[in-house]
Amino acid sequence: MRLVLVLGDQLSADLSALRKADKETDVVVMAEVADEASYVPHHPKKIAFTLAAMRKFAASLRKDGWQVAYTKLDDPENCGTITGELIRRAAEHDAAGVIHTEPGEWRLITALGDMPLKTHCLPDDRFIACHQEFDDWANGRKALRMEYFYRDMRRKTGLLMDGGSPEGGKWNYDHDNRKPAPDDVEYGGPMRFAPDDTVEQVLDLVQARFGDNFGTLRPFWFATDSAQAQQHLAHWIKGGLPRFGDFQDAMLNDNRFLYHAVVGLYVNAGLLDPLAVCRAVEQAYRDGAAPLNAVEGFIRQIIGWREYVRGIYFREGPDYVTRNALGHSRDLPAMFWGADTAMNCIAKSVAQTGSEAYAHHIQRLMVTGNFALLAGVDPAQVHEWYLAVYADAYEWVEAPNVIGMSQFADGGIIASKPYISSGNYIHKMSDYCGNCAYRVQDKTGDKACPFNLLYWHFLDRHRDRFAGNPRMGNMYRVWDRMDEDRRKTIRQEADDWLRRLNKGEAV
Ligand code: FAD
Ligand code: DLZ
Ligand code: SF4
Repeated sequence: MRLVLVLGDQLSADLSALRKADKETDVVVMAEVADEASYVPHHPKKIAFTLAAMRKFAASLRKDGWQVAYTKLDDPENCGTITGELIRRAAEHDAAGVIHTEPGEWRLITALGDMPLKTHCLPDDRFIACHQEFDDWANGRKALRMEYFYRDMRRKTGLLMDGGSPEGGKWNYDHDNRKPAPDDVEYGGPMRFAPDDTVEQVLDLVQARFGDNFGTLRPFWFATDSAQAQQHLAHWIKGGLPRFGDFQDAMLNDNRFLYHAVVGLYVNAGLLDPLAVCRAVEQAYRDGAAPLNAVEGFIRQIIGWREYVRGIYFREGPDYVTRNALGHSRDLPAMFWGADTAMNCIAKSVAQTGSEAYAHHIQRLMVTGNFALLAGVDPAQVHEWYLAVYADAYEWVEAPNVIGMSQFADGGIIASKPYISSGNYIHKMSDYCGNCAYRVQDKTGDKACPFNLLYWHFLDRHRDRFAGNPRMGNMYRVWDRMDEDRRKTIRQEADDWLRRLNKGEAV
């Protein structure tokens, strides 16, 4: 007999390791372990989601006839690591080896490879492109732009294709998806599930063990099995999808989800299949229930961005998370962990991250990510923060988004220019600035929005690297046209502000 490892983000009935195994003779191993629960200080909601979903998935496997050796976090014999648990179970069952699906993190891939047990690693074919396919696409290209990879994925899956051409005549409708924040949001947000007995037990355990981590555990409302996740998906397709495209980039003080799908955590954990989600969304378009800009925009995120960042993570190798092309070294400010700040956009994005283990893409990219980049925060610390605080965060997807897209720490593999903006962009796309102690219109002075100061500070200090970038020439021309006194004031005020930040003042 063999052991079949199922990790906390592999909760899919058709996982390659389960397909390969023999229900009659093999034993599934699932383990709640201290190592996985603490490699970063995960948000308590993320830990609770993972453990509750693992327990329910184990129950569904048993019901389906599998023998499951399940270790709970507080079992006295728990070794604390995935490999320790496998070794213990192998001795217990006299197993000949371990079958597993490739983990989504180099750390675990290495640990499993180094184990004194025979292992058989299978590809994770819940993804549309395998490693070889991504490499074949990437090899020999000067720039790895997502858009071209995405078109290949459209052709491969047939999603939104009209014969050999893209539906509606265009591949990408992003242009229609940049409307500023609406006054009213008609969709009430994700479906909320009352905790059942299994979830309640997990919540008590997590409160006792991880209650001091950043983030609030209750109220806990996530779906924790695939049936619930499907219910949520249907609810969003009906209520949220039709306007998802229009307001994809908008942000509001009093609405944390707008029209976003909030499916990342379910897809990444295995409760929803990414291709099936896209087919359901395409069907809504074919039925006339959602417009093309929304449907294409969503499908692009899943078969485009999601697949593309995974390709980059595995292509670039284990050292990707340590890259720091811009040499940034500032410590992550305490405001990221909820300390007071006068910056309303940061305070709101961090507060909702603490309460929901969720922020949507533009909050991650253009508020917290933009700020960390402009302020020159050490990308490794930024990476750890994002990996810890979001319920959908696993290294294969988080690291390329943070190290690459958001912090430009990979030197431009993912982004052709840094995602930076002054306060103006946040003002245009949100209602944050109206409630802020700073004034977004002020470029200098006591009340000047820090994004305005830091934007020029960033461009100025990285002039050697970026002045020659054709997409950034305009920015440097504006800077160069300012008179020298003004540039001096901006430099000085930005330096002062950063000094106060370093000292731990509530700036
Ligand atoms: P929606 O906005 O409704 O989008 C639908 C789905 O598309 C998402 O659920 C996700 O599966 C996929 N998707 C969208 N954008 C991306 C992207 N850039 N990369 C990969 N998949 C994408 N996504 C994660 O799944 N895990 C992370 O740890 C993560 N960290 C991020 C960190 C930063 C700095 C940034 C800028 C983005 C990050 N993203 C991450 C991508 C994106 O922000 C989230 O997928 C999205 O906010 C999840 O919410 P949603 O399900 O409501 O997404
Ligand atoms: C995120 C997570 C947590 C909090 N706990 C566990 C766990 O106890 N057992 C487990 O198998 N997986 C857990 N996970 C998910 C893993 O960290 C994830 O499988 C790896 O990071 C690879 O993506
Ligand atoms: Fe954020 Fe600046 Fe607007 Fe305040 S004024 S909310 S700091 S962008």
